[in-house]
Amino acid sequence: MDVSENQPTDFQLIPHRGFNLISGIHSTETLEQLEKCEIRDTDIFVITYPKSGTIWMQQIMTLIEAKGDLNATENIPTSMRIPWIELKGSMDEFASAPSPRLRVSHLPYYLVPQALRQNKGKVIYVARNPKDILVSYYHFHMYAEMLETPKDFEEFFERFLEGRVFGNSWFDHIQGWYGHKDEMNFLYLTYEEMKQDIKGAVLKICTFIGKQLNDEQIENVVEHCTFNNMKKNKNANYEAVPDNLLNQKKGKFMRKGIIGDWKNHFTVAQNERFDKFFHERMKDMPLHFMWDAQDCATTA
Ligand code: PPS
Repeated sequence: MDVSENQPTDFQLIPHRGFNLISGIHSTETLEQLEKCEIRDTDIFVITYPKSGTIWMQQIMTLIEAKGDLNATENIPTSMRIPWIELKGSMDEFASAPSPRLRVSHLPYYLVPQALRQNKGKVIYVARNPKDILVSYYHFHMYAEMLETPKDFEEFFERFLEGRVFGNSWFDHIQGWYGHKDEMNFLYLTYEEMKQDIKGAVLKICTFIGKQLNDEQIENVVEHCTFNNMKKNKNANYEAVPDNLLNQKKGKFMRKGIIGDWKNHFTVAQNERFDKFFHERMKDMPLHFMWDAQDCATTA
């Protein structure tokens, strides 16, 4: 989620070309500039639907760039190391920023720089099983003051399925990006495969972006991006973000970091409804998700 040190006073979801922006945080002018901006071959965009493991990938990318040196992630806030492109004013420095430009976004494929779809730059898309996203996003809404606090889990469950959240429909997001992947230099990774084999994921990323790290550097990247280590990291927890955006008394950004937490939240009826909705919306997508850490072969 793109949170800044700006301190707007009211927050609303404002539709812009079929996508909800958060007033005071995003701006339509920025998005218009973004769409037409020039892309360099060295640019790398981390793309996620909210709560899919964005901060995790930001940490990994920073560490890879720094060849595993933890100092690179300690003193500079995550959003300065890998800035959000949809954030108001983000284009002010984009053209003059040094290469490689690492950026992050929750935007749908049709709002990002058009040049990405002409094989310029690189896209790393991180997907997560949407039941766990729903749960993670529910908890995030309970402490993120710029998002409408859910009445209860049931109400948020419906809001998520209908896409009445920042990020809109998870189904549209993944279908849009995955459906256009062949027009881009595109790496698709899942949160669950990163949980299962983080070293394998780091090696895939290095190959994709053309980085050569030695064994020790790779081990350091892996070590510094574990959930337990990131949980202790103030940047990963957005601790410097003011309370009117993230109220640290109400929650923690690095919450559980597991596969299958939805089982602690969904009722049987909700699970059946979700599965039906998922099958209807995803029937034409060749994607499988891991829903439970204990059963890697399980797919909805
Ligand atoms: S946001 O607000 O969209 O930027 O959130 P995002 O960073 O995409 O997702 C936050 C969830 O990712 C979990 N996370 C991790 N899980 C495992 N390992 C590591 N290293 C890790 N880093 C972040 C984080 O705990 C949130 O998930 P939940 O399920 O809420 O714990």
